[in-house]
Amino acid sequence: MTKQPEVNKNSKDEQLEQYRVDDSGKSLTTNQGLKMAEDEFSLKAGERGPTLLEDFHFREKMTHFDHERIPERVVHARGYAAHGVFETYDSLEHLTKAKFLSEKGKKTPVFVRFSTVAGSKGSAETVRDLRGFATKFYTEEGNYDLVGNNVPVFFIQDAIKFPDFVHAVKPEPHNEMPQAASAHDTLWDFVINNQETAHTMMWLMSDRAIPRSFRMMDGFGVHAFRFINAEGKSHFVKFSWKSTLGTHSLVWDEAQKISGKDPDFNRRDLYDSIEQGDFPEWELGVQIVAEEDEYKFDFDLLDATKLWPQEEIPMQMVGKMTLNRNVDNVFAETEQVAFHPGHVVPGIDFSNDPLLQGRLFSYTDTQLLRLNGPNFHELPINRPVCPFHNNQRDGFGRQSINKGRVAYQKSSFTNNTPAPVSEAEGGYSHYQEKMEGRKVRARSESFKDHFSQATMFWNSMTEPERKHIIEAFSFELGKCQEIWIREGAIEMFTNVNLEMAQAIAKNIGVTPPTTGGSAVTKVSPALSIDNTIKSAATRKVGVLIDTGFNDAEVLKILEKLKTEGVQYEVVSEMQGKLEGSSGKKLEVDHTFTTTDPVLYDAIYAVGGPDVSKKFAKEAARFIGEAFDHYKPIGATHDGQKWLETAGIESQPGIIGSNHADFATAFIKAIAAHRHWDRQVE
Ligand code: HDE
Repeated sequence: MTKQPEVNKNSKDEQLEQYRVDDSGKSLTTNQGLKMAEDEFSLKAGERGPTLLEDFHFREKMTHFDHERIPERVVHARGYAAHGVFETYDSLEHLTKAKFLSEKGKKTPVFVRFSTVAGSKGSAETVRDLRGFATKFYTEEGNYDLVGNNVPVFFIQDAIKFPDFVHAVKPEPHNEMPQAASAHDTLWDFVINNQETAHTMMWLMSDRAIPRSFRMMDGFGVHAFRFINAEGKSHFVKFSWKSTLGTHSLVWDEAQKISGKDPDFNRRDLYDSIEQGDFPEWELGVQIVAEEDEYKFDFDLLDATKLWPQEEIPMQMVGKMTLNRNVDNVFAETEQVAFHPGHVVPGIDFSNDPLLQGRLFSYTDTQLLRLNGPNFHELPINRPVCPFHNNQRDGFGRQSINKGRVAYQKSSFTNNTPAPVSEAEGGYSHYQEKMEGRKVRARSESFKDHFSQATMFWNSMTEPERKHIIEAFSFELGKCQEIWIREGAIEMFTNVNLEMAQAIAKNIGVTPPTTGGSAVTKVSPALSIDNTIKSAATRKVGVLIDTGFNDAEVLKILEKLKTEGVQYEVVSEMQGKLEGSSGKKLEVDHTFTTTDPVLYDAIYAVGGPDVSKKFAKEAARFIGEAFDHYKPIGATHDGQKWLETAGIESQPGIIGSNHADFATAFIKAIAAHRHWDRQVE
């Protein structure tokens, strides 16, 4: 693998440099700096005698090991991160005074952590779940965290229900099953008893919940936030990340198999792409609503179970983020990073979304447990790149050595410093929203329509997407043991769409409903991932090939794939080098034992003049699975006959050697990603 090119150095990278340690080539010491003469044998009373308590070296090493784990995140435990940069397209000064958005071309270092939500730290990655998409911008005015998901809406409307929701979706407490899966009774019991979940459940049952890659999914800030400009004027804003590679998904059967074949599938993809210099990119989109338009829509802007249809509230692209550097140490950076939606900069403020309001409490609270005290902001990955000064002191693991005798305000010793500064000098000041009302525990009437947008989502799907949603419901509800849960779900989702509910009911042993349904006809084409960007760039092809292959032609085809940015791996029966018909060599990346068809976006079958029975059997398996998963398959030379044996040579997305310009046709088929019009059943 080639090493990534030298990337732009930035202020965060420079700051981290002072903490990086390279121990290679050094003498071994204890943590006190004492060089040790021996590290393999503990100190004993005689060669065969008991270990002595005075063995400080053994004790230090073992104690450190014993304390190596910290609590995993209560949600989003399984995550992976990378460094990068955000560049602003144009000044947004008219909307926000946030400096990182107020200057054309301004670059801000970022750190982004992607995650699944429900699974434990060691769980598989291609599970059906939302994905976290958390970005820390290290701005000159302090850290700004955009802590989002890859779905624009959330399951519940009020933060007080979050512990209930998470308890319902996590493994059931009496037997700790199932891991990282929503396909079980307690989640669906929660769903039918909390019908505000309807819209997000539609997204969870859709292809969005099984992304092909972290690099190929969107991100959403979910809540309405506020932009505040220098005049103090406020606008509501929603944030979205749009991948420049488009939004792409796995198919469910493939996702489940990948969970076993490569539980690290998504992180490997991100890591490898960055190492290879295929830096993933997202554009940041904002949707803006003027304060005076707050009540203009058929949904409440403060309700996190609702999205803002792009067709009604247009999205403006305001900058681009590029991830260009992997971490040096996963624990120090990815595990210890502490995100918080309350980390804001002047020009960004909160709305009264009751889900957001609760999050503003929860994130610091959870870091106190996870990172063992209030000094987690001093960890290298969490430090802002601008200086920070206040009278906070002490606590576990304190790093700063605060000089002087004063740690309080007000003090004549220090002339009352560190002192607050005015807004004009960059001081954060909360937006002075006018508030009135009674203290109540209640839900606003305007939050009570749980189904219209769920139906809009369904209406916006293509046929294949609808089929996948029905299959996902059938899988998930089919795993529920209690018939009343399955019945309750059918009753609930009849409110979304009658035909959909009928189709699911048939699959799960519930009497299909005959009445009900939705009158909503609204459609938002932006919601279908069929309308996304499609390109062959960075797709991964498995090349099935054996000794004696026609090197003159095949190597040219492989070269063409590379030129188009398509990645490929050479797969054969045995590791080593394969020799072509005119002596050219090709290194085998994987054998049939170490890889699998589900790990590729496309298959290119070449074979060789004299393949073994095992090779032919494996090739048939690769082609068969890729076919069932609607993937492009190309075949030339000896590979052509495998297509014919399988009887699939004239199906969509199958490119045989009869194509005049095979490479171009194959690349086009790869760019189309999935060929849904194929006859698979
Ligand atoms: Fe989170 N969430 N969340 N969440 N969330 C956490 O914070 C919480 C919600 C999201 O990579 C926790 O540091 C509450 C919505 C991401 O480190 C915790 C509520 C969205 C991450 C927490 C929500 C998110 C978290 C667990 C409902 C999308 C991972 C560990 C009121 C907009 C960040 C931690 C990372 C993590 C609480 C709902 C996104 C417990 C109370 C909505 C991406 O504080």
